[in-house]
Amino acid sequence: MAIWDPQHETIDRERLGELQLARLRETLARVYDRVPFYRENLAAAGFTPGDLSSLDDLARLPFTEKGDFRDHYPYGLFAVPLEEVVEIHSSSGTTGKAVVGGYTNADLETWTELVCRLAVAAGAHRGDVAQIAFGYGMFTGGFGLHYGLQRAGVAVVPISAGNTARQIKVMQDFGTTILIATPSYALYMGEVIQKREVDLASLRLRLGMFGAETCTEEMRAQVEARLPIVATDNYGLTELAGPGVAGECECRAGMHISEDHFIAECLDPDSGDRVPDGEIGELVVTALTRECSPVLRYRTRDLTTLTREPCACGRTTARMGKVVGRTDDMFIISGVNVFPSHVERVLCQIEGVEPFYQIVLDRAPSGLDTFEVHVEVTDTLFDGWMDDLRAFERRVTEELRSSLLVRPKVKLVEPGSLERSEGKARRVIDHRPV
Ligand code: DLL
Repeated sequence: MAIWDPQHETIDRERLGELQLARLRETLARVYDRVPFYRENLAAAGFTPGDLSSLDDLARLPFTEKGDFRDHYPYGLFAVPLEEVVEIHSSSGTTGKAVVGGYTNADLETWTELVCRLAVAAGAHRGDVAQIAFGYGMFTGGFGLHYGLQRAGVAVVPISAGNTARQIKVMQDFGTTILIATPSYALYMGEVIQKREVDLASLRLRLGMFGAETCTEEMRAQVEARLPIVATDNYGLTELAGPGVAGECECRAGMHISEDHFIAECLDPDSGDRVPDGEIGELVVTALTRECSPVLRYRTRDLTTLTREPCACGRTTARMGKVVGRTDDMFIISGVNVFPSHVERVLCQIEGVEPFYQIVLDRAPSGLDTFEVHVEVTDTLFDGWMDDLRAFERRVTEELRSSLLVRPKVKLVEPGSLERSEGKARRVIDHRPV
């Protein structure tokens, strides 16, 4: 198993701590001098850069939240003048102002290296042809993977997202070996490939580098059942440069965090206390090497676990588990907390259910919230007897109820009728008044 940067990816953990501390010191001085928002926040927390004596002091630093990016839209958190900025990305978000991140030349170099590490860790190498079906544009996925894969010596096909028929033709004609997409788009491509009866032997695909949205192990199995690939997961966010924060190696036992560039903490989202390794908490990340958009203790809202156990691949970096949900995508029905990923896990295990679903939330006139799950079923089931469908609906309801501990209203829908995703899937439609 190849390692792109053994010096940093297999670093001794004590030495890593020293490196992180030195870089944190530089970052603190930098944001204190250059970004009024951080200076004021640090002052309010009674902390000056000189107070940092060990990594334990991190817990004394103030958090940064998504709202802070929005409040300082577009350039208010930049730590360099625009003259030094060479690229700008943003994530649209569904509400409010976009989150904006800038890159200096040095930031682009770092980003390229970090994504390259993940590409090599996933098994990419010279001779591969990578079809990048992430959107190019303001979204960080397209360009981030583009730079990193090129650095790894891979031939990049910058097809961008959408036009699925063309994606498949290019896959065949160009001999694509690596597919880069959101898992939900990869699933859709797999569905189209099956429907069109594309001969899998005409494809050279072997690896999927996915990411940008939650994908349960059960959904990964569904994608792998439709495409001749091994699928790996990659994590990142615009606030921290985009992809390149963490990704799976060939062992697929958690996503390696590039800890020489990011300090990851896993905290109880309510108390802010650190949770022990292996327990679910909110991922909070400090970026240590970003020139333009440094960020202190960013509350990602992503819920996951951390482990610092060594990995069989030889890397010594901490790994994060699959993101089980976001603190803001959990909903509460009859007092029970529900994550969309939990619904997905249950549905993907029921034979007869297609891996396409949507959760619809609404409020009844009585004031109670309603919870519907729309689920596609296989053609054969849908074309069968009404009585069979009703019985199946009851079964799906019961499986969900017994696992979620709350009863949804399940609506079986025709195969192919739910919206397909070419980017991040919209799993929850929330009609509840705010
Ligand atoms: O999604 C960056 C990215 C691009 C990562 C390509 C990986 C591959 P944003 O659009 O800012 O950036 O969205 C960030 O997406 O806070 C998570 O909630 C979610 N997310 C990203 N990667 C994963 C993943 C990019 N592997 C937000 N699993 C994050 C689960 C993910 N959720």
